[in-house]
Amino acid sequence: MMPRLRLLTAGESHGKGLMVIIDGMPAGLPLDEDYIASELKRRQLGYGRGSRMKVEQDRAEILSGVRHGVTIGSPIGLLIWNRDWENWKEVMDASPPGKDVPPITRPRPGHADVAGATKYGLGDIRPVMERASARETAARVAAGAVARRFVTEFGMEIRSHTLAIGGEWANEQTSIDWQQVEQSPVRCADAGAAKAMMVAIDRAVSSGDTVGGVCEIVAAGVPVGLGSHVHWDRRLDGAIAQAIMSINSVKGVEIGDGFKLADLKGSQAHDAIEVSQASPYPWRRPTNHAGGIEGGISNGEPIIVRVAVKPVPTLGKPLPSVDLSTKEATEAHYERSDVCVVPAVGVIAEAMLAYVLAGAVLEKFGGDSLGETKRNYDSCLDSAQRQG
Ligand code: EPS
Repeated sequence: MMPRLRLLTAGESHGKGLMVIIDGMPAGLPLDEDYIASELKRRQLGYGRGSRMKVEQDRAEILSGVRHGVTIGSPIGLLIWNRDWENWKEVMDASPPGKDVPPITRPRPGHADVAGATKYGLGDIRPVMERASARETAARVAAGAVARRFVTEFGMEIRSHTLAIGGEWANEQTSIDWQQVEQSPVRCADAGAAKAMMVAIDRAVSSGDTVGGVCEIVAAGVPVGLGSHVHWDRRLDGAIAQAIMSINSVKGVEIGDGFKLADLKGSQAHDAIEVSQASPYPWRRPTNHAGGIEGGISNGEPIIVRVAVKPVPTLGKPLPSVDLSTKEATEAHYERSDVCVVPAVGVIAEAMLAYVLAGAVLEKFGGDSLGETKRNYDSCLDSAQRQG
């Protein structure tokens, strides 16, 4: 059997546009282009983005799967046009070009360039650069908006904030002001640290360098029981790690206290189970070191994912490379790029988490219409809360 929810994206960074197909969404989910556009806009913001973000004003057209403002159960097709295509027609034309387009032959360390060109037997790195580009994440955020719209129906809220950029860390917050995060140019809840992060980005700009960082994604309102301990590819933490690790520039994913747990004793690392009359279940968890997942199953606590983002590999002052045509030492290719993408990665990781959670909801509760999924959800939760 196919997984219940499927996602395909297509499109090159400077091609005509990006396409998205989402298959498996139930009928009856309210969905409109303005909602998807508001998520796409969040991805485009962020201090440290390059001038491309001034060219694009991402908006997804709904081509299929939605009628009169609600999903109809058929595959949802979305299309985001690339405004920049106008400036790249000859370089990216699907037909043979009328004139010579010089190949790119100087791979950028850290990008997919050298491995991709070698793997696909290409003498020109351009096709690799185009598809490996983080432009593709606009398609994921559009798909994630659909998934978010769905999980919102079940009371889930997915948010992200920046913990560090260029070695500048936010102080731990007792509670996060999410509105402030949305207004922060670096999506950071600590205003003082945000300033230091922006200075780090400015410094990178002036030295022809780039910076990475860490962001945290939090999903609240996740019911107990998504994912399963019974098989490796049904574990929710595994699915989340895969989806988020697949985002361009991500080099690390941890759930809950993650790597920190390795240094602790078992008595310090785990979350006690206490009797409770106040919560929907007969128990409560006073702490959440596990980040909302135990044994590959959501345990009802917020899911917390931290993501390490490497510095963007396209450098104003390029690193040493080898020219693939002359086989001689050279400098890596430079092309307009971003200097920091950490705030955008937070938004993209929200989208990927929403997609995984939507799939997990459909695996557990099923349903071909939103009403059917909700009925199944209510009855499952009801019996789980009675522990029956
Ligand atoms: C990217 C390089 C830049 C980024 C791009 C990712 O694009 P360009 O080469 O057109 O300046 O802006 O990201 C996006 C276009 C986007 O929408 O996020 C790269 O090389 O990965």
